[in-house]
Amino acid sequence: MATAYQNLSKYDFSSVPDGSDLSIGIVIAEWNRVITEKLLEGACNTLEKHGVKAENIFIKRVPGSFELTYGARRMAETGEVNAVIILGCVIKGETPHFDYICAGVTQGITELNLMCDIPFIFGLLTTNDMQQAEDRAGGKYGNKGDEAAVTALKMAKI
Ligand code: DLZ
Repeated sequence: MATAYQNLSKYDFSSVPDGSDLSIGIVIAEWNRVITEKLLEGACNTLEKHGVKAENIFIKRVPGSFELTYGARRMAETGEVNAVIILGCVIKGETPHFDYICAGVTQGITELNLMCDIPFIFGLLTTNDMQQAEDRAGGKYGNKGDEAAVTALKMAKI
């Protein structure tokens, strides 16, 4: 998670591999859409900045973060992508749903990474409130979507 010392959009451009030969899948949750669409924008911009062609970015929307791992698995099964970026935003509420959803998605992404031959990238914001999410979706701590895109490019070329 970003802090005052770590901006999600700041990185060494030269350390990121060229993506012109890559296809990248992005699975995005519709829940907290005002945030997740900003993550998507950041991820797409960063991928294209590093050479990924717009026609080689495949986007799939799912209702909420809990559905992200299923969407990511289906995306991987197409065999058309070299990495899958998973974007969502879970905001703490009055009930323990936050803990269950975060645990489910985190475990699911870990299992996908162990089971499949391509990398799945954790682009999930897990915040206490909407302000913390805004700060990390193009706000004062940068954009988690940028960070996820950089990670996808690095992992796809490992
Ligand atoms: C139900 C729910 C709640 C309360 N909060 C969030 C959230 O903050 N972020 C998110 O992405 N999804 C949330 N959801 C929806 C669940 O992820 C899931 O879509 C539903 O429980 C249906 O399975």
